[in-house]
Amino acid sequence: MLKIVSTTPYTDQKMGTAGLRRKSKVVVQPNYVENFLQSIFNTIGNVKGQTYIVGGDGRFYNDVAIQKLIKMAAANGIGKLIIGQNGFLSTPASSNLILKNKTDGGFVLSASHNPGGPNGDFGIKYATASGGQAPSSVSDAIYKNTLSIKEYKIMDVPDIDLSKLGTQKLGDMTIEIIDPVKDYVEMMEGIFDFAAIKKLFESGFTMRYDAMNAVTGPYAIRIFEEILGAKKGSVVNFRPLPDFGGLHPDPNLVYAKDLVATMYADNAPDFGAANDGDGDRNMILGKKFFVTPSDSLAVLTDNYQLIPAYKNGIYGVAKSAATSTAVCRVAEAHNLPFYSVPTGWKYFVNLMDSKRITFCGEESFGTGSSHIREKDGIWAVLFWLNIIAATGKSVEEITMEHWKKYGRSYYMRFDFEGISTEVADKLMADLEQKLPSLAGKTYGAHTVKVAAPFVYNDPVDGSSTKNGLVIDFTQGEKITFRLSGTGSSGATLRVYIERLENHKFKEDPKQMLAGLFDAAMEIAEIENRTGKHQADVNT
Ligand code: VG1
Ligand code: CO
Repeated sequence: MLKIVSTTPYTDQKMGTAGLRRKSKVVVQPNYVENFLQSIFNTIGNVKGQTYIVGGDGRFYNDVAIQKLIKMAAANGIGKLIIGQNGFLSTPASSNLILKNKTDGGFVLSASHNPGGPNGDFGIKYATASGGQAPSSVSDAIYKNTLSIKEYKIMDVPDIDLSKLGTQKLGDMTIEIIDPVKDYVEMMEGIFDFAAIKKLFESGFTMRYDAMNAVTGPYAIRIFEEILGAKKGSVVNFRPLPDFGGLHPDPNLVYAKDLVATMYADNAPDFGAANDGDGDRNMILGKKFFVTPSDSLAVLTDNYQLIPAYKNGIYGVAKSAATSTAVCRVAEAHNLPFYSVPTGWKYFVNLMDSKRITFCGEESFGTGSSHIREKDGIWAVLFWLNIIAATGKSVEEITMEHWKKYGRSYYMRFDFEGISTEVADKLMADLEQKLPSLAGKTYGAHTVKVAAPFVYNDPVDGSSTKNGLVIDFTQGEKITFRLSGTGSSGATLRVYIERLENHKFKEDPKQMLAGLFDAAMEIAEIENRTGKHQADVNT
């Protein structure tokens, strides 16, 4: 039954910010998935007898890729796979299962917030025993292997039935099919005050949760409607679909537009939320009110004492460098250790493992804690519900009070998409050259204090990572430039802009940041080089 297939290397199987992500059209090529997976097994080395968690977000090609993965795992001598029923697992649920079962790692078949379908994207996230995605040292080694791989091993057997719960055998390998939701729900019940949130819904509190036709639907129905008693119909788009019903499962003001319309209508529910394709991102809305992810991290951190699992104290908090400084002021007020890391959740893992931090977040709608080693969309939603239940205040009241206490960091991210890689790389290289000369220069009302690349030295493993170029201004304003590492074609330039305001809280962010946006355009010569005079996506 064992087949050894000779194959040719692929030159494009480098993992980015979060795993491998490519156009579905590329991934469906013969041997593409096999090459990548065999390179992972080769890099791990001795996989004999090891155990892995396997699941995905249900997007196009999940069903095909998961069968390849199972047959290759068996052929490579892996001892056991624990697989979500029908191949479903959210990224946070998978991380939990890796830690809970102390497995050697796991695979989530997902391109996360990227669109799915034959014309969309497919991806593979590979996590180590830490529960978090492979660190760069590991993903670099895997990439090297993809460049020289000559053959892969696969079992020549019919497809495995993934619909039946329980245990079956494939050769010497055990396959256990589990309920993808159960363990995750138990973990959430152990963190939050479910009784208080239940009372909140009993009192008539209303919510709209948009699962974006992606993997969180079954989790959200179970938790919000069945257990916590949110009105039936509160969770919409709850059936995971291979093409996400044509939606772009990226929970932000641009792509979650139905939810935004609902939350800005006159009869809006009290609370609104959405998650992304694989369930690790979250967006939080109140009645006619949007909470930026940067503010959300700050608010959650400020309120940790309201949550049963955190009330006795948290270790510290971290953010990605591009995230606004809102949480820094909270860390200072609570005397909490604080870290700023490169973009990508894997950089938080060492800090969590070494008990330096409990909470962490990214501006890209990612928030989480050390309960797992991935960001966790439903966790963030439950955290907000728990705060609302404990304080009796609305999302807007909670956030306004927060700003009054700490000031408001007006913050936005501007994405310039579909730039050619050469143009984008040159733009960044030239900008980096020019950074030292910017100090002291004035752009409108803003004067540059210092400009430099962001460099992170990991306090645990000593590795050093350069990620993005940062311009700090004299009044605490900040512009960060970096290139996306999750795209599947061309380059995306991300420009992150923030400005602290201690008195005016109800201004339009875009207006507040207009001067800094113009400065960014001028400094990086964006229009000249890309032909774009505005960003494609503003969030
Ligand atoms: C983006 C975000 C980053 C996030 C990553 C993975 O990366 O900016 O903050 O960690 O996506 O998110 P990039 O390199 O495109 O900026 V997900 O939901 O894939 O796990
Ligand atoms: Co995601």
